[in-house]
Parts: sequence; structure tokens; C-alpha cells
Amino acid sequence: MPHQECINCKSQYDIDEILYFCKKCGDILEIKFDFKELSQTLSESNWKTKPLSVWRYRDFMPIHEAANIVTLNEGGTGLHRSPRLAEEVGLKELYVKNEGENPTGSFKDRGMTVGVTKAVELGARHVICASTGNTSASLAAYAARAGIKCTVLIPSGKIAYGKLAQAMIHGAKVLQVRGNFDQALEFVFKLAEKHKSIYLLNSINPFRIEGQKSLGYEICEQLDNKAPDRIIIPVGNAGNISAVWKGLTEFHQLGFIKTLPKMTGIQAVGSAPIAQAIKTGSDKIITVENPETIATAIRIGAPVSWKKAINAIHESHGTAETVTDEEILDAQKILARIEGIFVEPASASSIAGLKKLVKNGIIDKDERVVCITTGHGLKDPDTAIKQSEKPIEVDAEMSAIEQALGLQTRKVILAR
Ligand code: AN7
Repeated sequence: MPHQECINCKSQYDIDEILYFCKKCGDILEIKFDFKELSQTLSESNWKTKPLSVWRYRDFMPIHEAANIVTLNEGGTGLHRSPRLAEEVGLKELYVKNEGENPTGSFKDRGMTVGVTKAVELGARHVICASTGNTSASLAAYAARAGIKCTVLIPSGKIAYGKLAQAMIHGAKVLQVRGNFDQALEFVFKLAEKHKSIYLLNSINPFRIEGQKSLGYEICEQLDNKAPDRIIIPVGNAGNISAVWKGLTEFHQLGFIKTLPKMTGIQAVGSAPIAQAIKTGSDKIITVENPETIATAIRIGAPVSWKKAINAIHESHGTAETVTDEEILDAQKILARIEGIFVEPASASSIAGLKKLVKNGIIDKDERVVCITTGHGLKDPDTAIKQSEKPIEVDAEMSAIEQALGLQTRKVILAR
């Protein structure tokens, strides 16, 4: 079995010990495998015959019993070759890995299937998270699936309606905190610390990251066991970029891929502590007090996994970039209109970042690039409607309809 390990002082903890921060230095934790043992398990396993999904990688997951798995069939999302978008931005080979195809419409499901399974294994009856929306939607669904209680803390007024609807219909206790995401997360940390019966499932929970690392595995398998040259990914709390990088380095260490991609994180201008650190060459972030962006999912000023994200970007010789709300909305529209893929604004930041980095010559035209789009467009219908042409209201008459369509109207004279 793997163990939990502090990313800073390397203190080790048992896989079944419930803790979210290192007891010695307070830094965050990750799951570490014994690669000899894992290689051995894999060589005796039929994992390659299973369909593409998170649980294809069951051998790579720190779960004791298959019988405990709480699943809605997550992962196995499309890697869509996108030639029109490639031409638009000036690239030869571009793919969109569309995580909106997951059961609740975002990549969070990869983490929650493993995180909630772990909660069940640990005997937890009550799970909690703070969320800008997608985490709460996903946790609410998986808690319902497991038959356990769920509480979510969301910032008031600033979450997309689709996500709120999901958390509510799945029966979660929804608290709208008068404050932002970062403040809500602080309360969740304190609650989990004070009330040991509540299990915390924000991405600081390393079991969530284990599920999400499957995103990295899948991309390589979908490209015939090759890593792309670059992966571009929206960054908020920075769990996902860390998770994808973990998956990639594990596949590399196991010899399944020969090269590693440049990890490229995209943040919205108004909430970009990690991109700022990368741009200024700092290995620490300066948190943003009042983060702002139309991409509410990534409206996060104090990302908990910042250290893992900066490591991933440095180790992979990648980079980070910021994009404006206008660039995000433009990218969302372009992707929907020329590739048929409808994503929420936060997800479109990867496309906006791609466009900017190609234009600025940071990304070479010959690079094979994968953009990850993290959540479905229907999560936030309001934003989509606001930036599209309004429907044209017409009388229920043929001539009115033709006129609205700019078709020539003429009287049809029936020959006798
Ligand atoms: C669509 O739901 O943090 O960098 O509470 O919903 O792993 O945080 C959402 C994050 C990107 C950023 N795209 O991922 C939450 C939450 C979408 C998201 C991110 C989120 P991380």
C-alpha cells in the first residue's frame, strides 16, 4: 500500500490516517507509491483491457476494496482533435480534452469518485467542501450515491446557477457564506479540524488528487502512449494541474511514456497569484485579497495547492499566463462555434491562454498541444445567453419567418 507524505518535510503517514496537513510542518500532503510494488501489480493485472475511465486505473488508486467504490462512471472523456481551432490560433496539431463530459459535468468527478470512496472506507458519514460551484455539485452527487450527508459552503451571489441547482437537487446542505471562496475554505478547514466526524473533500485532500491524476494518464493513452508537447489547463485552487502532472510523472516513471509535456497554467487576470509568481520568477505566491473574474469557477485568491502547481510548471519547463474576461468570453464563443464544444468560462481560459501564447511566440507552431476544458457550458447558462444573439420573436406566419431569415418572400400562386 502507498502512504501519505508531506510535500515539504517528507514526513510519512499511514494511508488510513485522517489528516489534511503535515503534523510536523503544516504543509500539504500527497500519496506516494512504491513503484517496484506498483510495477509488479500492474504486470499481473488486466487493466489494459478495461475501458478508458478512472477505474481502468484501479491499480493506481489508494483504495483497499473494489466493493467500496462509489462511482457514476467518470473519466473516459473525449480528446477531440480540433483542426479549425488549430488553424484559427495558428497551430498544426491541437486537441481539446473535454472534461465537461463527466457525470456531473466537470473534472471534479474524477477526484470525487476516489475521495468519496475513501470517505466510505474510513467510515465517514458526513462530507464537506468549500466551492466555487463544481466541487459542490460533484460532492453532492457522490455523497448521495454513497448515502452519506453532505455540506457545502459557497460564496454568496457569485456561483453559476447550474452548479447551485446540482448541489441543491442532490440534497446537500448548502450554506452561502457572505464572503469569497477563500474565506469559505478557511471555515471548512476549521470545521474539519474541530469536528472529527466531518470528512473534508476539497482538493487539499490527497485522495481527490489521486482520482484527478487519471486525466494525465488518459491523455497519453489517447495519444497512443505518447505525451503531447504541452498541456494547457485552467488554474484556480491548483489541485488539477498538480494532479495531471502527478499522473504524467507516474506514467513516465513506469516507462509508459518517454517524454513529458510542458505544463501551462492559465489564470484570470483578476485572480492570478500563481501566474504572477511564475512571471516574476518567484517561488512563492502573493495571495489576492479580492479576486475578480467572470470565470467564477477560478475566482480564487489563495490557492492551497500553489506549491505543487509551481513545482509542476518548473519541473516540466512550462509556463503560466493570465487572460482577461474579454479574452475568456471570446474563446468560449470561438470554441462553441467552430468546434461544437460548449464549455463554461473558466474552462475557456485554456483556449484563451493558448491563443495568447501562440501569438506571443511562447508556443511554437509545431507543438502538439492539448487544452483541457474543465467544465460543461450548461453550468453557466446566464453567461452564454448574455453574449449571444437574442432569439428573434416572430409571428406564427410563413412570411414573417422568411423575412426574419432574410429569405425572399413571394406569394405562392398555385397553378390550376
Ligand atoms: C470549471 O468548484 O475550485 O485549479 O470549488 O470548476 O484544481 O482548483 C473549481 C475549480 C477550473 C480550477 N475549471 O481547478 C470549486 C473549484 C473549472 C473549475 C477549476 C475549477 P483547480
